[in-house]
Amino acid sequence: MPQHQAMPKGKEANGMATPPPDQDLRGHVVAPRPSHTGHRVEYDLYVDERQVNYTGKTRLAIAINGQIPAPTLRFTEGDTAIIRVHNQMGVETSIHWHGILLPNQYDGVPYLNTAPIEPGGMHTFTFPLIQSGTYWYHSHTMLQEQSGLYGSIVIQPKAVKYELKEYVLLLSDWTDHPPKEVLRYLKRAGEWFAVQKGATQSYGEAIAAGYFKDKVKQEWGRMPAMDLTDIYYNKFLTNGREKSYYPDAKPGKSCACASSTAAPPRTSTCSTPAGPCRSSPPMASTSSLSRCRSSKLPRPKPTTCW
Ligand SMILES: [Cu+2]
Repeated sequence: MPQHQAMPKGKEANGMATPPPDQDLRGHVVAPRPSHTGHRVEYDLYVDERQVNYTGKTRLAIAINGQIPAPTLRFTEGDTAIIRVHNQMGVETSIHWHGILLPNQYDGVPYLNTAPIEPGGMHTFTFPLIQSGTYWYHSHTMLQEQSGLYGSIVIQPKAVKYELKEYVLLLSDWTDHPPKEVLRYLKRAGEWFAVQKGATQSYGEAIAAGYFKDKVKQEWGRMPAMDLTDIYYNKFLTNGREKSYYPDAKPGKSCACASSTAAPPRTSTCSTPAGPCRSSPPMASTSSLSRCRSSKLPRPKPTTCW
């Protein structure tokens, strides 16, 4: 009997109103094999299309178990993961377990090492967890990841027990443009996103700033003013919300923030009433662990983590 049932079809999953991410669905633990040290941790993930509204406009997105981001999957090093992915969409899908060391056939990249999950179909992934840390999982089919098909994976180390309260932060972005349209804009190398971001360049501006030579060089190399993948996003999200508050992170207490980035590299702003958010390793990687200490200050001071 699957533990996690999908929400009824047709019900709106408003991006702002999805269940709080800290109400994570804990996997169902079944009896381990006698020779095995860890547990068998099972999850049922139901992939479905949902309507979301992040900007005042209703758009179609992809959710797992009715939520964006998808549920955080929690394990302990040494466990065996048994994850059944049920595709309730009319198109094929896939799930790639990003950064997880596993047998090749469970990697989840369709047409490369795992078969795609057909519409209405189900695929069972079974793999041992031989590492610890914070990772993420996402669709590897078409542009489904941009539509919301991503979630966090947390693997607690077997030996070390964290005393700090841990928060899982999944950073992502949202555009109201259909992802296919975004790709079409990028391929055309148009300046529409640059116009939206106010990041276009002109010769006049370059000359006024003393960068005429650089501008000519850039044009000669057919290099646009922006990075090719730099898209105008309507929203930047943390755990599916524009702003996430953790009122139980009390002043004077330390906590651990395990963050994954389900988006192109960008700057994230961590505001604590606080102080510096120490990040190790830096947040440029897809996942990192930070230690944040909050203290009482007259005004909140934003801290930038890379
Ligand atoms: Cu990946």
